[in-house]
Amino acid sequence: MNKLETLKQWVKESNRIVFFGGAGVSTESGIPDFRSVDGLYNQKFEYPPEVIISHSFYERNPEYFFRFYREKMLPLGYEPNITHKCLAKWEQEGKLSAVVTQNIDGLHQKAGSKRVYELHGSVLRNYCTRCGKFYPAEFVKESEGIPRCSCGGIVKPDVVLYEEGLDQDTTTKSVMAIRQADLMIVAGTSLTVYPAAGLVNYYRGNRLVLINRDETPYDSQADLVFHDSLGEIFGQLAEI
Ligand code: CNA
Repeated sequence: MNKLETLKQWVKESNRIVFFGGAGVSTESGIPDFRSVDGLYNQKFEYPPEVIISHSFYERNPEYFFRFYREKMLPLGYEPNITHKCLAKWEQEGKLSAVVTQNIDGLHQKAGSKRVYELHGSVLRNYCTRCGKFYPAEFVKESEGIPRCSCGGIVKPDVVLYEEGLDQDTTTKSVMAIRQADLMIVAGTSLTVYPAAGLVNYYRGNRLVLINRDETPYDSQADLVFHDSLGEIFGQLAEI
């Protein structure tokens, strides 16, 4: 049996699939990732992106942070692709127990997925750092300079910056789902951002599938590896 047939078979036999994904899941919706050749890290800025989107930079230079954030990190108006849609369908059919994502774009929910653990938060949620009032992403997008609440506080996106910890509840739920998974599909992630990447190690089964255009440090741990585009693979899986 070829690799794709094996994967199809595993999907058919599973009812606790966990999908663990990253920026590569949304590139085919038009949102650039960080590390591909045409990704965010290969564009020119005065500072490297990991510096700008760190907590200390945000504290020191919020105006610059928000300029970068608005221009490069606030993906509004994009639509889910075949991968997001297929995962939502599997959840509905009772085959998939959770999507664990490093993405902040909300596209899994837009495709209909319900159990989505957003390790790095979401651009769709924004809160005043003083009074806690909620603001939609459009408010931040349309604001100028530093977005301010009516009370004067800064409106901060609910996105985990470098140097900030992950939400404990989200991490715990992700670990529980991964531990109980009968099939784990890791896809569209360079698996270089920690602690998120380390979650792969909680999987206990023998059906770990890795789908990523580029090689990752976890390739040798996987039971099946595809260095293909997600659209190609999920285009085939969606027909199951
Ligand atoms: P990354 O480090 O940019 O890696 C993405 C990986 O996806 C690369 O190894 C690519 O080879 C691979 N890839 C890209 N497109 C495809 C495709 N169509 N098919 C298969 N593989 C593909 O991104 P990670 O998610 O690993 O890094 C974690 C960061 C990136 C998280 O903190 C995210 O919040 C952040 N990010 C999120 C978004 C988003 O929400 N859409 C966009 C850009 C960055």
